[in-house]
Amino acid sequence: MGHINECSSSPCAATAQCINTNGSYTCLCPAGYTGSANEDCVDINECGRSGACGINAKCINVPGSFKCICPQGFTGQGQLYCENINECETNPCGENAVCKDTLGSYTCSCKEDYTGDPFKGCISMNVTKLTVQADVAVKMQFVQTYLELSLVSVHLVSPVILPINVKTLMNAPSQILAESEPFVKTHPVHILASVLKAQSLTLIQKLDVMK
Ligand SMILES: [Ca+2]
Ligand SMILES: [Ca+2]
Repeated sequence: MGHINECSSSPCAATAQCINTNGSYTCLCPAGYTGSANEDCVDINECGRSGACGINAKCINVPGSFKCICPQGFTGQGQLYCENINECETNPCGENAVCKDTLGSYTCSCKEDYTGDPFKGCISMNVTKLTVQADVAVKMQFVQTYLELSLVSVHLVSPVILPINVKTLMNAPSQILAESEPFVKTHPVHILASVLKAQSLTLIQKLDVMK
């Protein structure tokens, strides 16, 4: 009596495994799949089960399986747990900034009485003078015996030092003594400014203004 391999006629679902037995056959869905092996095997969404992954882990369903990964800011074996990384241990903030560890991330903030970008560095708000490079459009107007200079627009070239409020610059009182026709021109200037407090800024002197 001859052995017939019933599996050779592919009686199972395409996704199923056929096991030839003596005089018969069995269809089996592979691990990670469910359903009727005679019709179709479908992937099990393991992520739908609670506790599929460890705490803080992200579950990713894949065909026939699933993955547990620790998101950015966490470390560990996702299957078991993901632990918050204390980024502050590596001093990621700029100078004069305070690091605060958070779940999955961290924050940097300027120390009290300091201002700036806490990730790049903060400077004291008690600084009295600083030089800022800016492209400034100026309008010069002859008023009686002197030439009044007013700012038309300010584009800071090096704005990283301080969060300087351009509007404050625009409103700053500005006068210059010179003789010229009224004109508007853009020119890079160095503005010597004094910082009174935080973002309040007074223009006290301009150098290199259009000749
Ligand atoms: Ca799956
Ligand atoms: Ca953290």
